[in-house]
Amino acid sequence: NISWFTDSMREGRPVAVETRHLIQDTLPSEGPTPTSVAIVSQYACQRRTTIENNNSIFTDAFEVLAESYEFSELEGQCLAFRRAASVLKSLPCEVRRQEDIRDLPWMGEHTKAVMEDILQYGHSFEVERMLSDKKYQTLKLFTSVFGVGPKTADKWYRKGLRSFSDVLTEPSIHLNRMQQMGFLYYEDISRAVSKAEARALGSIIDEAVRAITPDGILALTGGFRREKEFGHDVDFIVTTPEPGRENSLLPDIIERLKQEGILLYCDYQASTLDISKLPCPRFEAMDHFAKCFLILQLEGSKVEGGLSRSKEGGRGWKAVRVDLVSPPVDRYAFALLGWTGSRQFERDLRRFARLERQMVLDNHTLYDKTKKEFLAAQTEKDIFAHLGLEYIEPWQRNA
Ligand code: DCT
Ligand code: MG
Repeated sequence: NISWFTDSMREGRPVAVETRHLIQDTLPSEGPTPTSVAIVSQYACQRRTTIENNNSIFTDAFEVLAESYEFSELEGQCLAFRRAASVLKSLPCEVRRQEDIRDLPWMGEHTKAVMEDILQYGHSFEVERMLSDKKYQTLKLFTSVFGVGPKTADKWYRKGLRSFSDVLTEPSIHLNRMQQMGFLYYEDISRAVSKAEARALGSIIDEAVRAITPDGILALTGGFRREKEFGHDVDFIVTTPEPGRENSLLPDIIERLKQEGILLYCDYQASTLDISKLPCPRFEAMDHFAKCFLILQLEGSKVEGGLSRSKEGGRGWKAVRVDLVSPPVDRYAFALLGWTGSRQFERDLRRFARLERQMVLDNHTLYDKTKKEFLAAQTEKDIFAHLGLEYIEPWQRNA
């Protein structure tokens, strides 16, 4: 879904870069325990967030409300819940009392009220109401289709459509090819991709790259690079040390996948990168690198332990979403950092760069506005160093 990249941030002014937070053990039976003092930054890029989430009871609830605000295009409220969720995900233990969050950043009144309900009753009434709201349910269903973003989903809802069969039988609706594929492979694509499936796809892409150019560079990125167990797609960066050669790389890979008979869908977008126009004055919807959004046919026999899908319908393969991005090699580190995510981590890296360092960071470059110069980087570590940030490993970026 291309709208993943829509990043419309409404930003508050920075409070202090760091906020003191006291995490106390609340179990009375354990007697006096040492009080650990942790410092929780308002920036996700100054927090280490693994996939282990001790506060999913709160963050799942926040995500429902964030999503509903996203559907209503209330960006400020949406971001408020996403920020609060991101802070709670980084905590080393479960929040058990309202006092535990007292000194945390981004805990607004609404957020606190939702948490209060959960602490007191085990669930939030507002979230329950939202989950049973017909409009929310319908928009959630429609946006689960590849190629359908919140705008299209809302348009369909306003036409009175409530189900897939309503959409598919409505004569005034013309699905684009992406949406047609989204419906055709819905069963497969809406089911999460496993790590084993991602690994199998990595081998397939790697083989294609090797056959095209022996010095090709392939890197897993996105959620699987952050060591997530499941994802909605598999993201890769592919490039070559030979400048300019990256432009024909994706078309060559696509051709090979087609010849192998495993290319079910391909939306290829050539590079629109113009170095002289960087840095982009504001963060744009999507970066300018060549990229393709694919659906590949993954054979169960190629996956260690088989496909994650329970019923295969007897066909022995699964349709899987794969994204390939192809930056020039001198942009590799920026592209890798930008595509590794998480979304919240990326947002805060850019916000930190701008507000704390007077720099502009995007998927192509890092620009120092004070020195009026671009800062080159070979690796992600170089970029963190330019920003004066401690290095955060990919598996600690699940903000
Ligand atoms: N990205 C970003 N800003 C966005 C959307 C995406 O910076 N608004 C980056 C971060 C993740 C990366 O692009 C790949 O996007 P997705 O595949 O949507 O995210 P993911 O973290 O890989 O999640 P999933 O496991 O669901 O694929
Ligand atoms: Mg992904």
